[in-house]
Amino acid sequence: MEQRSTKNVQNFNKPKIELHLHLDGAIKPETILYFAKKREIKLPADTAEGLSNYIGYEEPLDLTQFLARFDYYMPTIAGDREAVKRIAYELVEMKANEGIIYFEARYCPHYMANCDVDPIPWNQKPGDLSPDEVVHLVNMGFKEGEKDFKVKVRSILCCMRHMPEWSAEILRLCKKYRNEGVVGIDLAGDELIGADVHSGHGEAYTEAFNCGIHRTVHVGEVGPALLVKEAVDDLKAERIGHGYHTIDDPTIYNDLLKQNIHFETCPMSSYLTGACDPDFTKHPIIRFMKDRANYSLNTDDPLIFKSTINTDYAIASKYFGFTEEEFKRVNINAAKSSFLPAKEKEELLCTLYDAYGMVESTEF
Ligand code: PRH
Ligand code: ZN
Repeated sequence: MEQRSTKNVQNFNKPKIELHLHLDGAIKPETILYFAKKREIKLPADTAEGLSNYIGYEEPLDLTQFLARFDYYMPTIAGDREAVKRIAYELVEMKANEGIIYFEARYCPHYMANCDVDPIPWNQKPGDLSPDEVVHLVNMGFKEGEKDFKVKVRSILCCMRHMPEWSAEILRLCKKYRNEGVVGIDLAGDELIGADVHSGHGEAYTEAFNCGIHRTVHVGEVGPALLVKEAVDDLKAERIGHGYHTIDDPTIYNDLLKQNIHFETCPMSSYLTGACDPDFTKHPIIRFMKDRANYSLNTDDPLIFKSTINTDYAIASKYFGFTEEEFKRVNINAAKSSFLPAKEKEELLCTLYDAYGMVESTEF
């Protein structure tokens, strides 16, 4: 596949921001091997490279097949306190090495727990790690990582589309830990599961809106524009995870452009989940760029896509015709659309303006 040859191209060696990144999709293969050994879980590979090639892939699957990849390795992490904290800590190190200065990482606490969760995920035996403690452990890992690697980190808790029963608890955890790094709520998972993909999550989102918890929704990734409109109108989403299919409906698209809704785009992810035409020269991001839409570039699940942020930047450079100015603009938009409080957002923007040699905050 020709696209892979762009993997190591360096395009934009300046501070970057990432808003759409799954903690459980961004684990080091070495760490999975370590915990598999510790917990006596058999994996089909015993080297980091072998495991990376087992979990990751290079030709498009569909969203459902992609999501099944988490089954390959999550049993090694879920239910283990040391593992949960360590993957958070190591993600900060990984992102520091990619030149990311601020990121928001998301995950579903229930997927890493083995008690107070029904059903217990990944066929684990019942244990004593609850979703509540998972959030505490992740917060600790991020906090230590922030200190050691000088990266600012916040987290977003994911409701899962097929598990509306979990959403009230996820909202409760967003509120409980809002002063310890949790800044928003998300809805992730398989958009293809049914016609009414938002059902059962509305209450949690309404409550999030009412108490000032920020909101993003994975939608329009493979599903139609109408669902994106519903996420904004009904769930009060401020940001959209992916949202590529919004452009299929010009009325909805123009309306969202006017509302300055932020699209968290993920180029390599969109190729490998079959979300978009595999021909990158026809990618919706090109339209976003031409329309000067509010969007960012993100990795989504770098473990499974065998990628780094540079992979996505290289695609943008090679196939979307990104200029240095557009790379700066998407990062500034990411900072502006981050879920940080106003003062911290201002500080982050100042850091970017400084690093980009810009004096005027109104330059874009
Ligand atoms: N689209 C939808 N769901 C996704 C994506 C993709 O962007 N990447 C990860 N996920 C889901 C996985 O089931 C993961 O376990 C969960 O989000 C929480 O991180
Ligand atoms: Zn995602």
